[in-house]
Amino acid sequence: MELIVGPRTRVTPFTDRATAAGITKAMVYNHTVLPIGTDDPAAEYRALTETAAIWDVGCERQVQIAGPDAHRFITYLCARDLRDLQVGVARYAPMCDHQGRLVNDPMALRIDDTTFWLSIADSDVLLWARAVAGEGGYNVEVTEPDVWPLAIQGPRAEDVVAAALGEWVRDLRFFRFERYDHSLEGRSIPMVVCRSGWSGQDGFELFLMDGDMGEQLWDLLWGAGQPFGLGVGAPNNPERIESFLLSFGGDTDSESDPDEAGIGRFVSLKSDDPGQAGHDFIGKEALRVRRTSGTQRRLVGVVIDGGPPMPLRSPRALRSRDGRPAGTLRALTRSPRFNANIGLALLDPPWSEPGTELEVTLDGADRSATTTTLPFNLDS
Ligand code: THG
Repeated sequence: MELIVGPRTRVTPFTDRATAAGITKAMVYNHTVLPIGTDDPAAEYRALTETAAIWDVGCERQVQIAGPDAHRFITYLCARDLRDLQVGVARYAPMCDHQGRLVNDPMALRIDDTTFWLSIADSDVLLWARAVAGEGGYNVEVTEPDVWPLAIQGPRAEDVVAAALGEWVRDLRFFRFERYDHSLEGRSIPMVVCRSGWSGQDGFELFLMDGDMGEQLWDLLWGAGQPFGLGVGAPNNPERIESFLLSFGGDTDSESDPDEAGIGRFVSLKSDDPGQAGHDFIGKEALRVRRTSGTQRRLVGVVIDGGPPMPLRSPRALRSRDGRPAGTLRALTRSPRFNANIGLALLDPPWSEPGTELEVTLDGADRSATTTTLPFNLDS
């Protein structure tokens, strides 16, 4: 069966270049094509961890919030306190519903005084934001701008982006960005250049602000990157599991909250009583109650015996040694760094305690699985 891409499933300005560079596998993410790999995963991992990799992440759509109430509005939408967010700064900012369940885990960027982007994971934040804005009477416009992220990740990413865009990029700190227009053959490539990306490596994301210039931007980076060993890649499952960056909707389900998803440290639950100076946001009360009830599931690491497993197509049940249901395995990979099978599992208490011995059936055979804290720390 072939998956057909039509008007409801967008391609990105980089899709054709990524395909020409060797991408053979893709998924749909935010109603957009997301390349996920070539036929040589070992080379992709090497490029990301030893030189540099270029990824088409145009599927990380922006939801733009603009207008007089924009800052007040995103402060209410996001569980992380964004009241002091300055122009040129990005922040990882989980969003919850009124029951404290995760809605998305975007990066929030302040583009100017009254314009913000939510660079979103895979859920329909445009609908959510428009509904909350309308119901709350906020004076904001919520739109999808013509913006398409392209990621350069890896230890040589700085050299690649400096060679393509200029030495100034070396001064950008983590989660800081600059608006930049690159002149090329009498035309201009408008973008936001941010030091960020979904890997544990150094890297940049170039938020292209004109979808017609995608191939020019790709070619510029590709040419500049060859002396540094730039290779084509995609969001890298082994490396992101090793480094533990959350995959919203993959590692989590529709009931997950930030604490169980392992991103509770990005939620500001300070009281909004006078003197405490916390911010009010959707789901705050519910998250407080969940934090004190103390019986929730946890996303934890698991290390699984045996040889490299087949990719996980859907979540798998984990059992205690005496056969009781313990939770589900939601992500699985062979880790080159740890030379082991590692995964992420949503487990009920008490199975989520580190060092718990569990069982899982993979590729028709039972294997043992041992829980561990995140991020993985298996270097011995
Ligand atoms: N880039 C852009 N948009 C995105 C992603 C991205 N949207 C969806 C998805 N990825 C959002 N998820 C994450 C998860 C983690 C991080 C970034 C995006 C991340 N976290 C660091 C950490 O956990 O240590 C730092 C967070 C912080 O200090 O604020 O980088 O990748 N454009």
